[in-house]
Amino acid sequence: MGELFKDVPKIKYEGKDSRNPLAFKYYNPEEVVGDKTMAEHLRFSVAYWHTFTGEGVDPFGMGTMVRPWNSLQDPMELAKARVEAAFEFMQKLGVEYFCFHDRDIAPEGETLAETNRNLDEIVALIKEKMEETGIKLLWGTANLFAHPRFVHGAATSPNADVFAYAAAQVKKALEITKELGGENYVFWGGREGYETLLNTDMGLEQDNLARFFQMAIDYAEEIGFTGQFLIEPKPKEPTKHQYDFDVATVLSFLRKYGLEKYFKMNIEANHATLAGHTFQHELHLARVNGVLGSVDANQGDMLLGWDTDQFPTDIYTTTLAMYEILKNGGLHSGGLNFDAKVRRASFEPVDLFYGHIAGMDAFARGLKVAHKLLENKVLEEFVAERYNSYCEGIGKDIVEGKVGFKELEEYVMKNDQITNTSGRQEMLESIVNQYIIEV
Ligand code: XLS
Ligand code: CA
Ligand code: CA
Repeated sequence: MGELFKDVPKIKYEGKDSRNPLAFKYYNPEEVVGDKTMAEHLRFSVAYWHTFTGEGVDPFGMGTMVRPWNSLQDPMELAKARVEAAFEFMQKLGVEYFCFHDRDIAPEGETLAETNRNLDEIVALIKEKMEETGIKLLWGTANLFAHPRFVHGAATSPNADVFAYAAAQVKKALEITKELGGENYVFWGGREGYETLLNTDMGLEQDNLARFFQMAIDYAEEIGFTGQFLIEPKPKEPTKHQYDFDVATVLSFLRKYGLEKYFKMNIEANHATLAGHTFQHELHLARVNGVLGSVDANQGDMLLGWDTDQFPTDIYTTTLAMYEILKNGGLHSGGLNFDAKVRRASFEPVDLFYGHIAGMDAFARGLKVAHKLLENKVLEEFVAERYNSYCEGIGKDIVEGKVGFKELEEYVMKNDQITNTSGRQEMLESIVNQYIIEV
C-alpha cells in the first residue's frame, strides 16, 4: 500500500520550547537519566488493538475512525495492511515495542485450524517486519472474550468445551509469542468473573482458572518459552465482578494455588482507579511483593465509572508511577504499553500520533521528576524518619521478634505517655508540586 501516514514525518525531540505538535517536548530517547537512557527506562510499547484494529465503536454508534486501510474488504488483506501500518507508525514514532492479542492481528476462520493458518501467515509477515526494523514484541496474549463462545467466560466457563477451546487458543498464542521473541505473556481475565451468584459455582470456577494457569506454565516449559507470565488485574467490566479484581486479590489467588513464583503483574492505571485505588497504590503493592512486572500506561476519566483507556497526560500520576518503577529497579522485561485509544471524535490518523506523543512526553517528564525526588531522597528520608521508632528500643525488639504481648504490656506500664508527630501530608504534596514545576 506504500506509505500510509503520508503527512507525518519521523517524530523528533525538539525540547520544551517547541510548539510543533508532532514533536517530543520531553521524551529524548538518548538522554541519560541516572544510569540509563530514557528509552531504556521507559520501554514504550504500542497496543495493536486500539491503534490498528480499533474502529471507534461505542454502545451508541458505529466506528468513526478514518484509516488508510479502511477500504480493504478481504479480512486477510486488511490484516496485512495493518501490519504495514503498524511498523510504519512505530518507526515514525520511535517506539521499540508492541503488544497484541491473537485476534487483533489475524481474523478468525471457519475452524480453529483455519484461524491458526491465518495467524501463521500474519506472524510470518510480522516477523519479517521485526527483523527489518528491530522493533520487538513486549507481550502477546489471547483474546478469550470477544467471540460469543466466551459468553460465560473462558477458563471459568461452566462449559468444559469452552475451557478446552480457550486452552487450545492459549497454546497457539504461546507458540506465536515465542516465535516472535515476546518478552512476556499476559493473562487478562476478560470474562473470567460473574454476573450473579444465583447461577455461579465460584469455588469451581477459581479452581479451574488455577488449573488453566498451571497448564500454561507446563506448556511454556515444554516448548521452551522463557518469557515472564503476567496477570493483569481489573475489578469489573465486562463482568460485574472480575476474579482478578486487583493486585491484592490476584496475590492471594496465586498464593492459594501455589502459583506465585510463576507470575508477576501487568498493572493498568485505569483498572487501578476502577478498583477504587490509585495507580501508585497498585504499583506500590506489586513492588513491595516482588511482582511488579509491566504497565499498561493509560488513564481513566475521574467523572466516568468505566474503562475509558485514555492516553496518560496527568504528570502528577506519571511522576508517582515512575517513582514506583524506579524504586523497583525498573520494569526489567516489562515496559510501558499504551493500552490507550484516541477518543471517538479524534478520528483522523494523525490523532494516533498526538495521543502517543502526549503519553510519551508525560512519562518522560514523570521520569525526570521522579528521578530528582529519589536523587535528593526528599520523600525517602521523610518516610525513613517517620518509621524510625522501629530501628531502636522497643520498636527494634518488635521487628526482631524479641517481644510478645506480655513484654509489651510491661513496657507500656512504664511508658504510657505517647507522643506522635505530624504526617505532614500537605507539606509533602507541596514539595512534590515544586519538583514537578521546577525539574
Ligand atoms: C481490557 C484489558 C486488555 C488487556 C489485554 O480492559 O486492558 O486490553 O490489556 O487483554
Ligand atoms: Ca490493559
Ligand atoms: Ca483498560
